[in-house]
Amino acid sequence: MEAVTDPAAHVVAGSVLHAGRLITRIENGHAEARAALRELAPHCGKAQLIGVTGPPGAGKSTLVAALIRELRGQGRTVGVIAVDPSSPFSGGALLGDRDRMLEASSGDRGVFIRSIASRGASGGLAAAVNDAVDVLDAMGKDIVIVETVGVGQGEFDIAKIAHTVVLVLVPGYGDSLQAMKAGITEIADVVVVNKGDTPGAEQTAKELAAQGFERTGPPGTKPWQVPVLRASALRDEGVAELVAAVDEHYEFTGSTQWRAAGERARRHAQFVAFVGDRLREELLAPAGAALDDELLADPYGAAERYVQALLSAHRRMATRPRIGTEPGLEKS
Ligand SMILES: Nc1nc2c(ncn2[C@@H]2O[C@H](COP(=O)(O)OP(=O)(O)OP(=O)(O)O)[C@@H](O)[C@H]2O)c(=O)[nH]1
Ligand SMILES: [Mg+2]
Repeated sequence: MEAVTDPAAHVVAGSVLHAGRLITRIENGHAEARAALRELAPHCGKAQLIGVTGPPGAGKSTLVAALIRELRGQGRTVGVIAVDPSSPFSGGALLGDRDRMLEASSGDRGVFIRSIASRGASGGLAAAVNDAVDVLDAMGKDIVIVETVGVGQGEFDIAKIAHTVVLVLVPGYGDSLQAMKAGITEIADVVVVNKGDTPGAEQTAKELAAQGFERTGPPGTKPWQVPVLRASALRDEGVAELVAAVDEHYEFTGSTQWRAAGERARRHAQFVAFVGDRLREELLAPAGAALDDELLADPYGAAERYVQALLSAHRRMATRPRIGTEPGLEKS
């Protein structure tokens, strides 16, 4: 048997070590991650992607740990990415979370958990998470869970990454419920009122369910009625029902063009991030070399003149490049 030499092949073979290294490179924005990601592309697109989001302290990590246990019990392998957009400089982001999840999976080869922060990825955090999801997908994980903080209005849009977004809330929102509604209708495919073992959980779930939240997909698709569930991550209650609701949503969107439209949007975001990275490398290096008095005196004016010069060169090209016909974009 031939020895596996390139990192991408190791990832596809399920190597935790190589997957971890590749995600670190993605975080740091290393150009070498790009070659590996291109090699992984044919192995992607099989995993079911679940976003778990909600306000700080709602119990997201505890719930993810419970989800891992439930999914493993069903024989499904799981990858987890814990995103920490608020502290981009902490290398060991969310170590506490990671420990909590690891408890749920201690030593289990069917589980891979990583936290991610965007240090150097020029496409930003969303691009880094999209690529990290691909790594876990290519590793062969049946389910990839992405945990993020937020209720819809952050800079990071989990709905553009996950097939199904689970919004985790806690009892007793009361007056702030009104403010949450916009967020719920924008991002949630499934709402779960966690800490169901504490007072007010049933009441909050009832109030939310009475809203009859609905999500609309692409034109011509039926709307999705957002289910409101109750769970106690701490006591492992309501977790199997949550998995069932997520699976139902996945099936629902897959039976129409809805899921495919979402996947196209995700691939398009990756395309834009890659193009941005490459153009930055190719076009900004020569511009930076021209550091002269003019640039020192007026960096904004110099930038605008440089962009205008690039655009006029671009307009002189007879035809616009098309994907697949350019040598650099051919599938190798
Ligand atoms: N009573 C009760 N407490 C819970 C439940 N789930 C989580 N908690 C507690 O809530 C606290 C926060 O839990 P985490 O899982 O860290 O919450 P999180 O949403 O991941 O928090 P951040 O990642 O910091 O936003 C911890 O003390 C948990 O033990 C639950 O079902 N019931
Ligand atoms: Mg957490």
